[in-house]
Amino acid sequence: MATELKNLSSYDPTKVASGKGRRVGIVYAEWNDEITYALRDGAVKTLIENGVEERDITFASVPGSFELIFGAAQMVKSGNYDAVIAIGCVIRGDTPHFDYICQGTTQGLAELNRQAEVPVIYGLLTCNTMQQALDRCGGALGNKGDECAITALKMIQFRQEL
Ligand code: DLZ
Repeated sequence: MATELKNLSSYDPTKVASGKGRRVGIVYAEWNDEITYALRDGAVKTLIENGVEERDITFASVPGSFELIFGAAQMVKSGNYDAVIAIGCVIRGDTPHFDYICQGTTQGLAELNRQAEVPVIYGLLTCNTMQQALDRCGGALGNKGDECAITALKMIQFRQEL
């Protein structure tokens, strides 16, 4: 996850296999859409920069981060994608709801990732403040969407090499 030391957009392009011919599904949450749209757009831009064709990228939105589990599971089940990226942003409020959504979503995506035939990439920001989220969707710390795109390509390659 993000630290003050790591820019989420930095990667070594020589270590990323071309995404040509790869199909990627992106499911993103509508909650905190200022953030999730920027994450989604960062992921798309980085996938295209690394050879994935625009027509091979499919988006679907779900209401909130908790629904990413179902959305990503449906994308996996369709068999149409080499990897699925799940994008959401949870921002701490006044009640423990934050903790339940973060834990539930994380566990759901982790379980799906363990069972799925294709990699499911964890693009959930869990932030204490809106500023922390802004810093991670194209601000001071880069864009976690870029990181998700590169991770997806690396995991597709990983699976192919096994
Ligand atoms: C209810 C809720 C709250 C309080 N906060 C967020 C949030 O910060 N980010 C997010 O993606 N979703 C939030 N949600 C909505 C839940 O993820 C979910 O959509 C609802 O609980 C309905 O299942």
